[in-house]
Amino acid sequence: KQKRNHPVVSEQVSSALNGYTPDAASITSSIKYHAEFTPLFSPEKFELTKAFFATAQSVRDSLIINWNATYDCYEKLNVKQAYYLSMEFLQGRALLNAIGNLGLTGAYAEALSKLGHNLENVLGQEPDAALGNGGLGRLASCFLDSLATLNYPAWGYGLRYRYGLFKQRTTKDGQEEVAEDWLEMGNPWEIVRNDVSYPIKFYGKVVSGSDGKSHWIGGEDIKAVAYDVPIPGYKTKTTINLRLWSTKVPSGDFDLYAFNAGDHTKAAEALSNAEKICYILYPGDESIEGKILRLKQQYTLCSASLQDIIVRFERRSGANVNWDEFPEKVAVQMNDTHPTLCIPEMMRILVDLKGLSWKEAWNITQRTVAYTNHTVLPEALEKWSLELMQKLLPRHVEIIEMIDEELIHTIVSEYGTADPDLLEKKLKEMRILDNVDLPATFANLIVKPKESTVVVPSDELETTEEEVESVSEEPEAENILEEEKEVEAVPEPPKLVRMANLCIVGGHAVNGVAEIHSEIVKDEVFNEFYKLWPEKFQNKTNGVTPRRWIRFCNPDLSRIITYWIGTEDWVINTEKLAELRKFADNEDLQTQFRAAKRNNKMKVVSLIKERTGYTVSPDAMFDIQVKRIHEYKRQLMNILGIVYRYKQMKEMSAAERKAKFVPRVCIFGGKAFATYVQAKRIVKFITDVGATVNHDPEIGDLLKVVFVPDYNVSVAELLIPSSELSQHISTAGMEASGTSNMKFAMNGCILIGTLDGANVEIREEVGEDNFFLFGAEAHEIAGLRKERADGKFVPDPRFEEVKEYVRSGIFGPYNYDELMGSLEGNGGFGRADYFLVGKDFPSYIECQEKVDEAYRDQKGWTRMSIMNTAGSYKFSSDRTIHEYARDIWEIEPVELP
Ligand code: NBG
Repeated sequence: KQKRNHPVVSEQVSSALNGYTPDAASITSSIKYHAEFTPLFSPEKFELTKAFFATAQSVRDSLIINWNATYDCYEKLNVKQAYYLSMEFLQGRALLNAIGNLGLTGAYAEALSKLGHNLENVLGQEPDAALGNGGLGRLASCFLDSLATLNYPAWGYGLRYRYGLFKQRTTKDGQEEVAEDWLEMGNPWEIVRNDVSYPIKFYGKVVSGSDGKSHWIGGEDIKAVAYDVPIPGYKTKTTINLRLWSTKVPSGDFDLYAFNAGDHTKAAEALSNAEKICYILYPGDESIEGKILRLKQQYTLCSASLQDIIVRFERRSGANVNWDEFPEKVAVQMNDTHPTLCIPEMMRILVDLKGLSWKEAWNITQRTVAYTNHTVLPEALEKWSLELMQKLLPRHVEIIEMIDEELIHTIVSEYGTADPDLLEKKLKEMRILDNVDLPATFANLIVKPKESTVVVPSDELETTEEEVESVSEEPEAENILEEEKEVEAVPEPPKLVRMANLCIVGGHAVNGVAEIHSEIVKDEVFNEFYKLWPEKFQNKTNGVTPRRWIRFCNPDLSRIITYWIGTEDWVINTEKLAELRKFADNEDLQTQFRAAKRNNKMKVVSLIKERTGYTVSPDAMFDIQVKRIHEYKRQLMNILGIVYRYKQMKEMSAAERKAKFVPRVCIFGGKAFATYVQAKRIVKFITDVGATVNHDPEIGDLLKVVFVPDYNVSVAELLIPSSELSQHISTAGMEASGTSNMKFAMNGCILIGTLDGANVEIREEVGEDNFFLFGAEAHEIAGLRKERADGKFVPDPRFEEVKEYVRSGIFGPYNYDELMGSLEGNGGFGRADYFLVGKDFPSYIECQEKVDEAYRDQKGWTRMSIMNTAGSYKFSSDRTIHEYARDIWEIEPVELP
């Protein structure tokens, strides 16, 4: 038998503790140690999966050392910390990022090769941490990276979903969803903190005690247990924490009697009730049960995180807790409205449990919390049924009613009672409770006959319920309004809690995520609030981390940048990227840029082959649109443009085709929310077009259409560096920011897009000549929709022609009437082309012709490409985080000793 050597793990750990960087030898011994003692796999073989887990464990050792040092430092200095609360963190893989940040990539590669493995293969073993859905979740993860890198004292709080959103497969019927079992093999990065758990309550009732206070009693109890994930900064010791809550049944709640009596199901009921809260992200909410589950998730996140924050504040305060200092130690950022319950929860804890007066507690709460808005789609702004909330969170509803009443006071004293119409309008727009009578004290203020209620506030919002269902930005948006549909007779409008209104009232800052979006927030969506409290409103243009999105995902480009700039500093000081501008025409740089691109394209050629079976040519232009599938993002316009191109090709001779068109591989990726029927039709359509075009021998490499299934962070890390053209073509005014646009630009990809979200600022930075612009502008949209509604819009013949072609059955037997009909005014399915695909189609395809022309001139194209990388520096999340830190959180960086 072979004798096993037991390596000493502490070699790596002790050198790290002593401030030395571990070398390949100590890393090798650490990996061997973990391979031996981490009880995951058979000790006999050191196969790839095991290599990944052992490597991750060894990296984790280094992270934990830094993480403890970071925590100790904040504890001792008692510095102000920011807490980022988010339902989503789209972390992706962690290994490459961690060793890259620690500066140990080379050492790990060497260590693994000594052990008979290749780093790249080991990296490929890691499943993506699937705790998000789209841009909102990925933004949260980029923010954590920047916070750690810039040494800001901050933490993330989220939920630890057992399964993420879902895994997407594409079949001949389109998208299929299966549970995403990302934790199947365990998660080497998390540290379960059985010592950190908090009780969470649902249901029950509120009673007033003899002490004059409100007591929330009875109901259902669960506990939230912390799972900590260390987040390392780049080239710094600072390692912050992402604390994810998992829900469990409180100890002692297992029904032993029932179990022994043979009723195993009953005995396990409490267990399953608790655990199901963290099964998946955005559980379907068409049923009442689904709505309850989502609200339970939101409350769990808020309650557990706040209890944790408050415990920390009290501990750090020592013997004399001064609550007034709380906002000087704590900043809470609510990522969209999902964590809104922070506001009433904080009030509950401070008033009911800590004995503060309402006034004191309100002042503290307002100074502590702030809200980021991520969408202007009215139907995506969360509104919860008051009745449901009352059942689940009775004390919180009392608190919300109090806040609503105070708001009414403020509105009445601001606008007076002289003009009842004005007052009514203000109240209708601003109150937190919608369709709820005024409290008794105000009942006689507006003496007017009661009119039937308008549920949706401004002109853009004039959507029918059907539209509300399918245009929702967020899965949960479909929720409460559904209820109205079921009732036949003229229904009482449902009483609702408007979460965004509560956020604006309860927080000290409200921000949008790109300049144009923040203007729309002020001028349209929350205009009444803006008029009342202009000082609360801000813009914080999104950003993405240049570590993951250039340095690690595109090593070839990174080397080139470092060479030409002369330093690797740009990874932190992204403004240095601008220096590339002066070399934009340099032939050597151009050659290197193209070579790097080609290398990245080769990787995608393999990915496409592996995932779809299609063979694509690396010599064709890679044209990519990857994002959640949504009508407002207009993947439909892209694919119709492709169909138009295909149709033209088919009508030409081979020679004409070649002369007119540049060969393209058109790549799509993204998930459609499981109940969003129209989005799923779009997926089906894209795959059908691919199946026809890709097998057409006449067309060959001139056009390929590929839908890459299960788009996620890791796929993005391959696709984005390979991309030459990328599409950001939303209906103007509807995309809050977009963040993949920033990643594409950083990687030297040229954008085709509308003046929407961050596109506007990207175009400003990279230069008009280096951006393909088309389409109607945000301020024209309302007018254009009206024109359509009035039947005055005359569609372009090319648009009519392309729809006709689709309907002719060329892409198979599927009935496309509903999809095409949605682009028409009165097809029975018609929503009168709410997203204005027909309006923008002509300018879109004409712009695409310009793209072909530009691509033929490879020098010119490469110049544009360099100008995009050079001009993208503003879009580093480091810049965004500095702005949040300065303007909203008021936190300072802390260098660890
Ligand atoms: C999304 C927007 C994007 C934006 C991200 C991050 C939601 C609710 N909103 O445009 O659609 O880039 O948020 O801010 O997911």
